[in-house]
Amino acid sequence: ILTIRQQILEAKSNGQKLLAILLDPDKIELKNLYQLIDKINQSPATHIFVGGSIVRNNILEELITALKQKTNLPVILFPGDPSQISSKADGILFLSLLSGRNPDYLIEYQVQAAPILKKTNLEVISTGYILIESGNETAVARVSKTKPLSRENLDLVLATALAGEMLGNQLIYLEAGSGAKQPVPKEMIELITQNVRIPVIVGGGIVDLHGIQKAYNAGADLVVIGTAFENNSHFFDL
Ligand code: 1GP
Repeated sequence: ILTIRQQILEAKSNGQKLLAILLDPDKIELKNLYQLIDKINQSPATHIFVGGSIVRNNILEELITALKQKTNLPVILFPGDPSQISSKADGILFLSLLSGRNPDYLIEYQVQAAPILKKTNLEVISTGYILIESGNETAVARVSKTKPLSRENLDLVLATALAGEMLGNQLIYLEAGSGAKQPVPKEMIELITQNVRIPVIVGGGIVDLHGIQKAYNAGADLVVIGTAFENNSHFFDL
């Protein structure tokens, strides 16, 4: 049986593109949960990410339990901070916000999370998280108090991604931020995916199927859809 990471690597080497639906526990109503899960099961999603910049809502455990019961998709935590850990998920993106210079998001939260994770069976997937300017202030930028990297400075984004790979990151996540006005530019996805060997996740501000395809064509291995599916559970209907 393959780990989540091995599955992603295998998909990459077979040229199979992956799709994650991001569920923010703060924005989910439990009474609509089963309908939502039906929609996920009918969608082309290959992964479910769970998390948000700040989660006030205390439904994380309940949400993950329901997802594990009603879907076969891997459920992966995408946490904004160490309070968003649940041993009921399958894995966790162990993020370091490489684009920022706030030590809390570079290493402090990871130090806090590590002993908690050590007591779980979660698959820990080391992920270099790179926030890109999106034309608006996104929750990630606000909450992490970091400045996104310029859309124009391709060299800096590449250097950041390479540093992540050299530090041992197993994935790179190019993030425009949830609800981004502009998604990560195509040229940036091309440059990064051509120069790192590890799989590249792209998300933030992708609002239609064309946007998903565009990211895939540029080389993205996995695309994340949050807001668009949140606003319209028929998003993937043909
Ligand atoms: C956010 O990349 C994800 O972390 C998804 O963003 O909500 O804009 O789809 P959206």
